[in-house]
Amino acid sequence: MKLHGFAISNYYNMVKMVLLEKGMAFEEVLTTPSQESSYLTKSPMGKVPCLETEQGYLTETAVIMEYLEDLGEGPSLFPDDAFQRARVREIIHYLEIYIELPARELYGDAFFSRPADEELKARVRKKLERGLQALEQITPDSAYFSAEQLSYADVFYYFTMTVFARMAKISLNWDAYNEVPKLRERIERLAQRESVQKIHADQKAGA
Ligand SMILES: N[C@@H](CCC(=O)N[C@@H](CS)C(=O)NCC(=O)O)C(=O)O
Repeated sequence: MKLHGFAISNYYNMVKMVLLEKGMAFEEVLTTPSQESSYLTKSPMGKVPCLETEQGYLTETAVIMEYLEDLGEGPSLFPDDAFQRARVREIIHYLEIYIELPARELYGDAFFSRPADEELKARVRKKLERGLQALEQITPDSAYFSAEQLSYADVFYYFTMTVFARMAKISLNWDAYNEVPKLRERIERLAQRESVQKIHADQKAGA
């Protein structure tokens, strides 16, 4: 399998973490998002990551994760219980729709010297506060979220929340690690995993 994308992409790193955690063989192909027709044949929205398999290309991180799970190699990152599995999927949806996507509206301001106005910043902060509140409501009863056994929710959480927190500090002067409940402890715990350390080492090596 070939994973297309680049080392600072949060979504790319989610899939990479799953492949590493499962001990699956894969090759990385350095690819940046593109609207070129040649890339759109692989990734119809022009985004990364995309996974090249013998049967064709797959896109959308949550879908790729489910595909890797269905291949059955390595440890499962889903609980056995149907309700808890649904909870993991619910957490992933909340993270993407209510946190990553609003936070992304300020990535230009935070990371790419494209200043945003105060009105946009206020709107994004409000959406994020709402998303974080909702996320917290669905997380405590999930045994498969930042608990002893790693789940897809943890993978999605780590790479959504670390980038969100960096953006929040720079663009919103918001110290998320000290203000968002449980954020620091969850991130510190996940950061100890070998897979995460390899991903950060690869980021540094490529920088
Ligand atoms: N929903 C997509 C989001 C992927 C995504 O937004 N990737 C970013 C890089 S981190 C990208 O390709 N951005 C370029 C674009 O949106 O055109 C997924 O789950 O994979």
